[in-house]
Amino acid sequence: MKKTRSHWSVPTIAYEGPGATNALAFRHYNPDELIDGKTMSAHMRFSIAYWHSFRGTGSDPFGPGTILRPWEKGTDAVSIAKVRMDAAFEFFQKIRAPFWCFHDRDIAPEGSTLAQSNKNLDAIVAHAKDLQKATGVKLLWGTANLFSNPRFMCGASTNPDAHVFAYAAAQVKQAIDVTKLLGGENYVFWGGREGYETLLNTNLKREQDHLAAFLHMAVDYAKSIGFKGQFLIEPKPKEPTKHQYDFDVASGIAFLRTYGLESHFKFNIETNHATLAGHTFQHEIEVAAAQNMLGSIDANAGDLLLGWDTDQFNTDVKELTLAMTSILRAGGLGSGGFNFDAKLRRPSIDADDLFHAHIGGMDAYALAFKLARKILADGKFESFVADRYASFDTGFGQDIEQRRIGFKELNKLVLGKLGEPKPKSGKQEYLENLLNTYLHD
Ligand code: XLS
Ligand code: NI
Ligand code: NI
Repeated sequence: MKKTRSHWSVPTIAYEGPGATNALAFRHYNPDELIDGKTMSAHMRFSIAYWHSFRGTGSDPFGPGTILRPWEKGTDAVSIAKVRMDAAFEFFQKIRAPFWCFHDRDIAPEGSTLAQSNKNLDAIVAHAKDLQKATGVKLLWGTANLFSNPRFMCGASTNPDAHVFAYAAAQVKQAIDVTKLLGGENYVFWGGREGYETLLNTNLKREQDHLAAFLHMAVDYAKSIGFKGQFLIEPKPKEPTKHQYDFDVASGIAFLRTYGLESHFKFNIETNHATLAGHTFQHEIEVAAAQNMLGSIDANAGDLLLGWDTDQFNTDVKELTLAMTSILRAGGLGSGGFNFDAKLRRPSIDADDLFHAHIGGMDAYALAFKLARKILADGKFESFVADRYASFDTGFGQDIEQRRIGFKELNKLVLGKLGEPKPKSGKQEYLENLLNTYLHD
């Protein structure tokens, strides 16, 4: 492969430690540092989201793009897509991210027919394969964009028109094919328009049945071609639709179990989607982990004063430390990773803003990872919680957990020797202060 010219004047980001004064350096993310025999790069599995970082222009419903990249010029869309991808892989390397993620339509232009779109995608995927080989950057997950094109305005697999369902199936078939070709470790389903605007025109039961049929077809197809990547559902309650069927992790679990899909899917949890659903990020992680269905993370943050998916870079060390504690306690993300599904603010138009954004996100996650490891190693919260439930470890408590006892026996116990339970403090303020000793001392 010929050496392409550099697209970024910013050099490769180095780790300079917590005392660094250089703003374009890592303070906490040291990709080569060995922790428990594994590099931090391998622990964190950071990934760059192609759609935001290389297709996002800063446009919003009130105005056009503000972020102009020098490679976005020319007339041939496929040639531009190749140069853009060169710039992207150079960025992945400079920011020290071992993974990337994409939607089919992010990387290659859509043609006037599906055959033309497939052809464009194949051409760009061949280029991506070369770049992956040359740089060592790997694919965390692939996905299909089933929400931008007007044909999907009433949904993809939940569209009332079977023709649109068929089109979406054909598109996902190709997206799984190319994800496999690029060695993708996961494949994501985010049902952006799999929901409704009004129940006046919607048969909710049929739409849910169709979504399940679609996912079963995807499972069957992946098996038929030997794609071994993990399938992930990415819940989101709303936006762009008023109501999305995979509202949150809990409703996603219920959906998967209802339709016999639970053994084939895990969850890709996005911070801002959790808060839109009225949950904390940590809550969604805990609900997935409780069912052994924690798959991957879309790392971003919302704005608590705004009710939409603002996709900001997350620098909230407290929120991330809580999340990391739950993730590590659950045994980590397996084939998943932390994908920066986050975008620059509209006025952040300089090239180095993309570096500052990712440095901030990576450093906050890396610091949270280190703090969470310390919290778990000290075990103070763990032993507090274990003590809190200790009455279920022996005697009638254990009989309850093991379902060896019923209402009659418990009634007899309470009327007899047990009597009135003694109140015990939940000690929330003590625990909040304890958490702060890790964050600030
Ligand atoms: C949108 C979603 C989307 C998915 C991939 O809110 O986060 O970007 O991650 O389709
Ligand atoms: Ni996402
Ligand atoms: Ni999102």
